[in-house]
Amino acid sequence: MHGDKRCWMVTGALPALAGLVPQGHHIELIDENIEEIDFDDLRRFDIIGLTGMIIQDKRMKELLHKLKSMPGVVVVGGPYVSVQPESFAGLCDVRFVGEAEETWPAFINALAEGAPTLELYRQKDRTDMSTVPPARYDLIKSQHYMMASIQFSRGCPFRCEFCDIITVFGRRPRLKTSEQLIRELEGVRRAGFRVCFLVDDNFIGNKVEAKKFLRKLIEWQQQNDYPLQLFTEVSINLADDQELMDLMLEANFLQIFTGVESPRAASLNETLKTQNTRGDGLVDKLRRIRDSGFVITAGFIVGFDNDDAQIFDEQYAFIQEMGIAQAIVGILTPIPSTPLYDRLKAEGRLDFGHPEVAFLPKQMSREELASGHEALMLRLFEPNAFFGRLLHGYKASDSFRKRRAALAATFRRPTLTEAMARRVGGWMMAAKLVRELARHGRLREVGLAYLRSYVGDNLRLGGDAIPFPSFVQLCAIHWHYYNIARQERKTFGIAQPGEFPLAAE
Ligand code: B12
Ligand code: SF4
Repeated sequence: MHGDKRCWMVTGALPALAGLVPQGHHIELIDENIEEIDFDDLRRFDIIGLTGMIIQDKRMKELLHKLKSMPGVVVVGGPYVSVQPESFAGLCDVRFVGEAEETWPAFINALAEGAPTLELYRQKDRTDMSTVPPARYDLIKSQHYMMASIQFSRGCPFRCEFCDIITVFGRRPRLKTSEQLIRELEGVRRAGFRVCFLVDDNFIGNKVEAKKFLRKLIEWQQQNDYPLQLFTEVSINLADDQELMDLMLEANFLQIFTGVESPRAASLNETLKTQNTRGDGLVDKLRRIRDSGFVITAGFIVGFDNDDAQIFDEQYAFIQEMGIAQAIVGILTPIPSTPLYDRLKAEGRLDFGHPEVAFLPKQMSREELASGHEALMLRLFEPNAFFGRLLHGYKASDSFRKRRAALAATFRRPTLTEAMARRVGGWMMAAKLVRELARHGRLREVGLAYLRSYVGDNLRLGGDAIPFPSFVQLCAIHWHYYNIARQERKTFGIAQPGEFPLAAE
């Protein structure tokens, strides 16, 4: 569907770790999302590094098994090893726990000099982000990705019980300087990307510094004709700072991801996500963010102790009413190292015997939780539900549409050729989508729903209707989630923040 592009996003650790390798070494980055691993070829390397997150547990271990016979040293790092190093003992030569800005180059230098190396590296101090060298985007096979990813800050000031960010990266946000980041964005742009995800845990963890950076970023975007669309993760208190929202929009952040988690206040309080209940509450905060001009994508969780069997209907109604098209619902997961993991362990409720639910829920059986979650995902990504809530949210906010039109007028106007190319691109994407739907036998069910939403609902909005190329892009985004909901695809990401929905074409 995306031509030869096969993955939404560059895995941030790859260019970041390449940037840390001392001068004089040859580096190659291999990403299974876009290419097959040639195991024979790997024999020529002195060091083979592997990264992955908890969801890649099985694959990481399969790969380590295959890599055992390699002549090079096999090392593992990344989010999963960092919270469960013991489960990788004996599977590789070296493990890296947590950040590796100091330990990774130190290890490479030691190995190159024939000095002794350790079996487990754990950095003594947290990384000073203002000293981190730029990510090596010159090594990324950019033609295979939709989106680049770079990092501005690490750490988050909040205390959500299930979150391992604060156990691995801490609660005091540590930031790169604006100059560092602009340099990295230059690299991303040179590599040919038009969209970049700032993969911060919380981009606004330090609002004062975020604003300083945004002012520099706006200058850079203006001077360079807005070369990059940006996307990031923020906590919901973004809604309480209009200046911050305006700066983000002016810097071309048109879509954000936020952890809403639950409409149920008791569940939010239980999990210490009190920033979502504070002040005027979730509904008003989400509305303010939308009214300011952002497309909201959001994460939700089911399975809290305060969740009973009603939670699935409650989540559905809330997501529909708030018009959050890209709503990712997960089952509560006790990640090792988190307070949630420790609490459930102390209560004797950790149990890894179920494929999807790693604990004993309080008010449901594990089967009820898993099947309730599955049914909720199916319901949310039924095409009429998806487009119903999307258009509901879009229609409900005059302010969103006005702001988007105003922003579109500020940003560089496309040339006539670009506008034509966009239209043609829209038709080409539509043709690919039709082929893909037909290949999966979903043309009638899904394709017709797209057509009905476009002709029946969208075009009725007259001058405010979402333009055809953007609508096709939304159909492609829907198709991506539709497959996740049906578990036809095993990997997913947040879909690309497109130009949607600029009322002014
Ligand atoms: C971007 C991102 C994504 C993208 C991934 C895109 C991609 N292609 O990789 C998307 C949006 C798709 C995504 C999805 C998910 N994600 Co995610 N994601 C992130 C995020 C925000 C940033 C990752 C990143 O690029 N970091 C920047 C790099 C530089 O940092 P790093 O990877 O930690 O690398 C450093 C060290 O770890 C170390 N290191 C890393 N690897 C290696 C390897 C070697 C050899 C060495 C020496 C060192 C080393 O060195 C680096 C520099 O210090 C993190 C949060 C975070 N702050 O890391 C969550 C995070 C990785 N995601 C997480 C989760 C749970 C998920 C989902 C399962 C969510 C869900 N419930 O569905 C899905 C799974 C998707 C799937 N099926 O694959 C968890 C992982 C928990 C864990 N401990 O494993 C994290 C930590 C967030 C969280 N706490 O919830 N995610
Ligand atoms: S706001 Fe997000 S990053 Fe911060 S502690 Fe909560 S879940 Fe973790």
